Amino acid sequence: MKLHTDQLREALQLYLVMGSPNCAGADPVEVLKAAIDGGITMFQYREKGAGALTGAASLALGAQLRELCARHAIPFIVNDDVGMAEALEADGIHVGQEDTAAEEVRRRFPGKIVGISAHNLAEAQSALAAGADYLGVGPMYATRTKLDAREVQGPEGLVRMREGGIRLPLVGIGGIDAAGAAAVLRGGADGIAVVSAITQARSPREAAAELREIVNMIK
Ligand code: 3NM
Repeated sequence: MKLHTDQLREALQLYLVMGSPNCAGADPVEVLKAAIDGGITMFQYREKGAGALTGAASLALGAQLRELCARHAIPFIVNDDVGMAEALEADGIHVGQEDTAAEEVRRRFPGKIVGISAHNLAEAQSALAAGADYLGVGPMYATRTKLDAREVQGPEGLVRMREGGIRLPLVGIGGIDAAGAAAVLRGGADGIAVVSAITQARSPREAAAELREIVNMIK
């Protein structure tokens, strides 16, 4: 499923990013089910960090999550792993500045959604030139999920990109919870991407529903 820009802006509204290390022992399939019930609009399988599954086990979990997303018409994106995106027939792939060269990913997946992480206007411009469909901009706030995250730039980072002429769909990421979500959306993001605000919540369903309500209020 390759979305038009407006559809992509809508899909980015509440973007859950997750792998098994983010679920504190809970079953990622159950966490994703709850998050879908709560109203997430897009999902990224990011199997990274301490204790991450590899090889066949990672692929098997990805297949389950992919299937769940397909059943609920939630776009399914794979983080970084081009082979996995192909194997799972993902709707898209998200790459960082250090991951597989964006141009190569774009060439390889003409029909898929390509997301690229961008931390400043210069990176946003080069991601745009590489053919990104959307940009992930972060970290908005301090995060404990990504140990090698860059310096916190706050929602002002989004404002600078918009003022710099970036019209592409943008999603803010990094430390976003119910308290910080509105500022990110008002800063110019089409949506919020979260890991722990949903996966570490007592009720991932309620956490997703609360975030969705904030998005709906502003969008
Ligand atoms: N990328 P949480 S921050 C995956 O700044 C990721 O590019 C970031 O996790 C970036 O919502 C981040 O738990 C982690 O803070 C986001």
